[in-house]
Amino acid sequence: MLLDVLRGGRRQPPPVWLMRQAGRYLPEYRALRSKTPDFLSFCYTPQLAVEATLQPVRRFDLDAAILFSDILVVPDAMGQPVSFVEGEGPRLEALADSAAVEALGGLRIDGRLAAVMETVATVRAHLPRETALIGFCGAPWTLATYMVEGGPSRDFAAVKGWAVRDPDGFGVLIDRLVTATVDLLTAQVDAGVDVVQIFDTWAGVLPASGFRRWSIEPTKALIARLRSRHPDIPVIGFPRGAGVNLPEYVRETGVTAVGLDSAVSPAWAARELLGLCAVQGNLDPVTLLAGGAAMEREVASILGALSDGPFVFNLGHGVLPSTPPEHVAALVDRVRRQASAA
Ligand code: 1CP
Repeated sequence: MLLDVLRGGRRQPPPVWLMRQAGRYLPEYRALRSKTPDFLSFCYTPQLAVEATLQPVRRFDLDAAILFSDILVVPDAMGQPVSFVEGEGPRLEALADSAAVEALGGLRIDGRLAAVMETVATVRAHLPRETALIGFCGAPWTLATYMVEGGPSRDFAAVKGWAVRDPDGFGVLIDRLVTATVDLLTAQVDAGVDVVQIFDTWAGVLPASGFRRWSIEPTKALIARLRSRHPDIPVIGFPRGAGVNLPEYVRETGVTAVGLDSAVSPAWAARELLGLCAVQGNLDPVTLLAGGAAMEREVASILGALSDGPFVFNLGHGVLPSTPPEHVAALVDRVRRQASAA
């Protein structure tokens, strides 16, 4: 059903899945994860990653599964090792200059990434045909933020500073990341994913000119090169924080669908975007955390504005770890009741 909507179909109720639908808010995930302290080792173990992928689909009967992996497997595979520090997030040795970029390798689908592709194939074999399997990557810009900052950042001064001072040198890193993400997504499609999502989580920290150069252009190149190998693969773009630049992002990149963060007005998106592509979003994850009548009202308002579609229900960003799983069940139930309401 997700695929029908991405092809331009309209469905009431709309298909529903949630960014970060697997993970710490689920007790069955915490139990599985507690056996493997190292997060990337968990991602690189097919038996564990398959189970983590399937857990939320089983519990909530969602319309799609998203591969359990992380955007940071890309730098890890290019020779910039990534570790996860409990409670602090990812850590990398920051790329300091063009010499460090030159030292990076390309992405080879062997070893640990071969394990990720085994996860894809196994999950696909376990899912009912009507449940879509979503592959993903981080957009080149978002990957570059982690690689240049060395982890999460408050002001993105190092990566934005490099892009402004030395756009040609920084562009070499972005070009390498376009190639690496094309190779990763191509391998995921070869292994069995039905659709891919490009997470540009930090697109919104760029000034308008930088957004065009470092978010739109690399994403456009990535999609064109992926489609030269897989012409029909649906692509969901998620340029978080893009705001008024969303129509330009959609027109230029050629995405099949665009994911909205929670700051985007659903009525504005219906006017400005539904004529261009399918739209996905955008309940605030904190509203899901709160649950109850406030959540019901917000869901009704999003469905009221967008459910004529093509529309996919989702959050505006990932499920927060403290979210009660019952709230997710109530959310899916409310979205599914849209059929009778319509
Ligand atoms: O210990 C744990 O369990 C680690 C928590 C965790 C999980 C569950 C991390 C660390 N990554 C993931 C899985 C993950 N990451 C998935 C698959 C699961 C699913 O969606 O159901 C996906 C799609 C991602 C994508 C991802 N990783 C993004 C883009 C989406 C987003 O949230 O904006 C980003 C920015 C990351 C980096 C990352 N990985 C993990 C953390 C805590 C972070 C964020 C670091 C930061 O604060 O900047």
